[in-house]
Amino acid sequence: MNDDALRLFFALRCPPRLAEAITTWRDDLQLQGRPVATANLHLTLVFLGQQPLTQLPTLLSLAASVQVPAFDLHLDHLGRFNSGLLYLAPNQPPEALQDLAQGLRDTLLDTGINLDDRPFRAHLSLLRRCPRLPADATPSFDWPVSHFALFASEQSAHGSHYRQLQQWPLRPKESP
Ligand code: 2AM
Repeated sequence: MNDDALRLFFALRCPPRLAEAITTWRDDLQLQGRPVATANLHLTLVFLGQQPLTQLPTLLSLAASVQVPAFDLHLDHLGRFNSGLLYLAPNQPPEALQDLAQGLRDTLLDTGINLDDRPFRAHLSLLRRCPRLPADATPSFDWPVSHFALFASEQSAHGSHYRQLQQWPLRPKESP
């Protein structure tokens, strides 16, 4: 472990009551795999990987400059990546979600921070090493998104823990 660096990512933290509802629904599906802890449910916006601690003040001030309105996420798609990761996603991602992820990414790249070039794919991880996608699951969860945050991914004897370092409010929602 490197004491001078943190494994960082920007994400939306799933509100606790919604996270409980989602993991209860997931557990009722009785699938094989390694469940993501309720407290760890989140939707990653940009993954930064290992970053030196000295980079933190820059990251905090860059994030504060991102201006995107609050939005509602409707999680109504259950999918499974080839890696065996079972996830929830919106069938129709709102434009503001894309703007937020892209805005952060562009700002970080402009500052010279290296990012992987995987395209943004909005998903909330539920279960790792899941052997199959259930045929008859029809999720429907509503998530009013009002903040985004910077997290450090940390390992302990109990697995991964995502520590929130700072959060920022989105702009008040735009009227339709
Ligand atoms: P995942 O849930 O699909 O694995 C912390 O690891 C978060 O960053 C997770 O949401 C993880 O997505 C995401 N992430 C994105 N790119 C990653 C990468 N290259 N390595 C590890 N995690 C990554």
